[in-house]
Amino acid sequence: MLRALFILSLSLTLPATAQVATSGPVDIDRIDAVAPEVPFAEAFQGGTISRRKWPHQVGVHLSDPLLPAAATFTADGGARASLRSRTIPLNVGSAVLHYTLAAEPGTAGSFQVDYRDARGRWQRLARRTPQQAVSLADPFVDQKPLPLAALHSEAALRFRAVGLDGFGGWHLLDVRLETFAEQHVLTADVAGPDWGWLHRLDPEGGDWTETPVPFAEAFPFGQQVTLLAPAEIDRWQFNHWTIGEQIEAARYLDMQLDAATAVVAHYWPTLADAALAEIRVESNLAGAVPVQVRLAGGPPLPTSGPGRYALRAGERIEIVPRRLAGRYVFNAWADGVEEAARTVQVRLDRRFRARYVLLGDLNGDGALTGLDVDALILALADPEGYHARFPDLVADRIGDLDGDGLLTEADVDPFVSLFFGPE
Ligand SMILES: [Ca+2]
Ligand SMILES: [Ca+2]
Repeated sequence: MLRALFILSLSLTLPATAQVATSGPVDIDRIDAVAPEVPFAEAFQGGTISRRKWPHQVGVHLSDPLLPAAATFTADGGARASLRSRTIPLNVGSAVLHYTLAAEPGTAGSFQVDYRDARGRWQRLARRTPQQAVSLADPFVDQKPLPLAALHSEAALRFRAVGLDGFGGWHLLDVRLETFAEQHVLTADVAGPDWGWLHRLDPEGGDWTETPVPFAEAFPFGQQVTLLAPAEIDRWQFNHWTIGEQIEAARYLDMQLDAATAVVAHYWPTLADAALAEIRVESNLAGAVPVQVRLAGGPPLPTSGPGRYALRAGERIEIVPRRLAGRYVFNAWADGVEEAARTVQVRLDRRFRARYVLLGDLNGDGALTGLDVDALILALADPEGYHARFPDLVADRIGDLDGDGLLTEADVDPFVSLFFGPE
């Protein structure tokens, strides 16, 4: 997983007890920086904590050799002490602030962590009491995800001690901001051959690697991805790409991923296999075939005779029966497929036979009689019993007289009318 992780840390050796006031430069380290171009990394990179990086301070001692913390908030400046960062470009998917806090005995008031929203207003992220911050020997370690409102190009953080009364003070120890790049998933596949692969350009080394499809992978926002579809896979020839709804004819695909993306390389059979296949659709009814054939997602296909279609192998087609043909209703396909509309990929000559049944003929004997009333009662009261008795009949179609797709009690009145005529 390409999880871009940047950790900026401000660290200081913590003394064993508060009495031992050791100190030294406060190092700011960047750990595991995958992409150094992230602006936040530059904003805090290197050196000791400084007035340049934390330019706004009131009542705060930074890196004071006499104090055992990166920043100590005292009552020097009055009841409030605050420390504000410089502007941080935080154009990332998410960010988590980690900080460690301690309060000296006798500290009053509270400690607040604020972020600046995109309109420049300060918003509170966290508020801590001296009881929560415990002591320097046992400091309080907290982590807070930044809300989306905090993630913008002029982000800033502020730490504040509020309500100081001259005793005690707050110590801010470690501060680090962990950021995660936004990610998008790319899925890639081939259509035509049963299996396949794609060439991918390694953005680091500039080498091509063969990647089996289908594959799905998360990429950071803006990642450049280059794919090359092989000219041939087995006896299939490259024809075009689809990128979502778009069509691309070139075998090279160079994309900058700024959204979830699905790409498919479409292949046609090579000429030797490209002979026309004959697809025939029929029904058990005399006359015109009440079935439409069209290219998958496309227009109806021209026939080459009643119910006959000449198609290239590899083509994907949809076969859609009309629900009603005169007094007859579509029941199921003769090969046992119950779904009315079916999508198939043409490989060889094939024949599809739609079975129609007289509307209301729930026992399937070809006539409307009193036996159909018994079958109707069975179908309504015990659908599983009906299915066991008439496994080839779909009651929800044959008995669906109001056309809502289901056999329900609402179909009983129209059923009665079918037998005896409207009242
Ligand atoms: Ca019947
Ligand atoms: Ca119905």
